[in-house]
Amino acid sequence: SIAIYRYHVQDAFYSDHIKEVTGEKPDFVFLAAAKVGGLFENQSKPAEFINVNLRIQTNIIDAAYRNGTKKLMFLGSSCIYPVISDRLIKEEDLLTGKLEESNIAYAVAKIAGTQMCDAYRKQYGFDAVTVMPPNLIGPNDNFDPNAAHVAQGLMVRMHEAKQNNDPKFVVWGSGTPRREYLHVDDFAAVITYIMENKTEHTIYNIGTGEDHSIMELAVMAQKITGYEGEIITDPTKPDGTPRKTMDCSRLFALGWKPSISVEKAMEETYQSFLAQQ
Ligand code: GFB
Repeated sequence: SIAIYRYHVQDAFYSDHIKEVTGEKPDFVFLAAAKVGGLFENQSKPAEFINVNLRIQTNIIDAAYRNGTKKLMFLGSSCIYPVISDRLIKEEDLLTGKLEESNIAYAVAKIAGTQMCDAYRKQYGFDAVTVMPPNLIGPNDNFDPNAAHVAQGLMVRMHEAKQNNDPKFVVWGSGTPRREYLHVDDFAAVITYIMENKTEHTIYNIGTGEDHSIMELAVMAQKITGYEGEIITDPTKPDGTPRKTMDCSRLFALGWKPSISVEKAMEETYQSFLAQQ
């Protein structure tokens, strides 16, 4: 059986055994449960990010091993690599440099998860792999402007600016940082592929290897929302890491390539937001 664990946080807190909580003994576990959020949410709730994520992953990785799961996939994130903005980030760059301050609590928790997977493989031979997604985008995301990631945050706020006929729209920060995006459907397809196939590495960057500036995303959002005012920036707000685009050669060597463009992903995200209004 294949189980995608999007545990409610409380279940993950106290679930000593997967079987007790779900009555299942899954062969394959996609550990997607986590407390996640954009830069501003990370800055305002570091204690929750480190506490909740450490508890979820520690419980689930150990319980999956003890319940005979054949293979577990742990989701890391491109934002847990050291700050490297002058080249594409490789998997071997993990733990080799200074972390981005704006989400260090989350990054340390997620790095612990990657290391727990490696340790269980070394000591127990447990087939636990880590994937490192970039910023994901697609329908049914978190559209709370204070907690959302940038693509979703820009769209919600620009939609409101259009509704209110605001003459100006403020992009937080300088607008210059660059972000790599992957559509959630592309992501779901490739993690299933990795889960189903014998893979030689224990960590894979799962991205596109391409990026866009925050300002380019804002211009895409303007086209999609039909907002007609002026776009300005607010450099008093934090930029976060300048760039965190990944080298996905390992992934591409498996013969997989993303198929959904950022523009299409942004359009779908906006339609999903409108459907929730
Ligand atoms: O997606 P985001 O919040 O987080 O992007 P990260 C932050 C960048 O977008 C900063 C600018 O440069 C912000 O100043 N920005 C502009 C905005 N307007 C907005 C807006 O309306 N909302 C938001 N949120 N940002 C995240 C990590 O980093 O990457 C997470 O914090 C996670 O833990 C995720 O790993 C993948 O991309 O900087």
